[in-house]
Amino acid sequence: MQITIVGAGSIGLLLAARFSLAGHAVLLVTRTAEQAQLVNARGLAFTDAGGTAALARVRAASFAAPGAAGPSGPAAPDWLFLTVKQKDLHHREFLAQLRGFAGPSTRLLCFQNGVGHMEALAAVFPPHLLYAAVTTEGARRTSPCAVTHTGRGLTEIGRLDAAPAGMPEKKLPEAFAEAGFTARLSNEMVSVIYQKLLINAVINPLTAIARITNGELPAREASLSLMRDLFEEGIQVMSAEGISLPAGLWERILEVCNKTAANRSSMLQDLEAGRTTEIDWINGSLIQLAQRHGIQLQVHKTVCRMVKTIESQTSGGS
Ligand code: KPL
Repeated sequence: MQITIVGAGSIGLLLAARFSLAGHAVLLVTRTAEQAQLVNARGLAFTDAGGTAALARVRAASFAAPGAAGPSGPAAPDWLFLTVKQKDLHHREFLAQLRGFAGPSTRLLCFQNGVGHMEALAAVFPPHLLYAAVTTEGARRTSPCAVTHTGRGLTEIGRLDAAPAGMPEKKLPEAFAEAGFTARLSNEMVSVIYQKLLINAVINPLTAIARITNGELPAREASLSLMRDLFEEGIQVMSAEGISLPAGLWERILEVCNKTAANRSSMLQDLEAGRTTEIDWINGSLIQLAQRHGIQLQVHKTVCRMVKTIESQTSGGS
């Protein structure tokens, strides 16, 4: 398969390395020209959870120069994996540039945390080419051209309109398995997206505030009880919204912590790198939903304020 991956953070680099090592033609689209140059010159250094290292030869181009990979460049990809942050998708300029990396029948697989991204993309791409992916894989970008697979998870893939699976996406779980991931198709992506929203809203701010790994979070009594508070407030909003959630979601959150025990959540990685976090798109989205139903989310509001305070001390704003 020809795969273009737009976004070279932890998950983007992880997908680029593993799909390239599995023999797919991967183009990685980076934010900066410097990162593209590094990846082209040195390759992508990949380390799996057991510490085994491999070098993936990945072609890279910078987002700043889409003409290099756009319609006049190499053949259009079969799939475009979109791994940029949710906030990037709410800029018209970015969406217009993104079009330059897709051909008329390129399918987009969108890996964003939070909610609202699929709607933003549907304004620009035909809905039948849009797929959501929700992943609980843990990854750490250790340099602009190096990534470690820190924890195994599950990737769920599907369309939001629950249309019957077509041939292109039927082949995806197998391609993911060959690349070393566990993936499955789902026709309940709205619920899956909200489950992931809750997982991130419980794990990410607390790991970011306490600066601890996902595994340390439930191991401490005080943080475990805060996790439970965030979870219960979140469940209240989702049931007011009429989102159907499976039984055992609390246990699933504990399982994600366990399976990605060595991982530093994406929010903690953002804070440590001085980047703006996704708190507004994660806990902030829940707070907005709650307002529609007159529900107060005191614990979510408190963690938002705390993360934003830390962010204002460390962020360079990117
Ligand atoms: O999605 C994640 C994140 O860090 O954003 C989890 C699943 C919590 C893994 O760290």
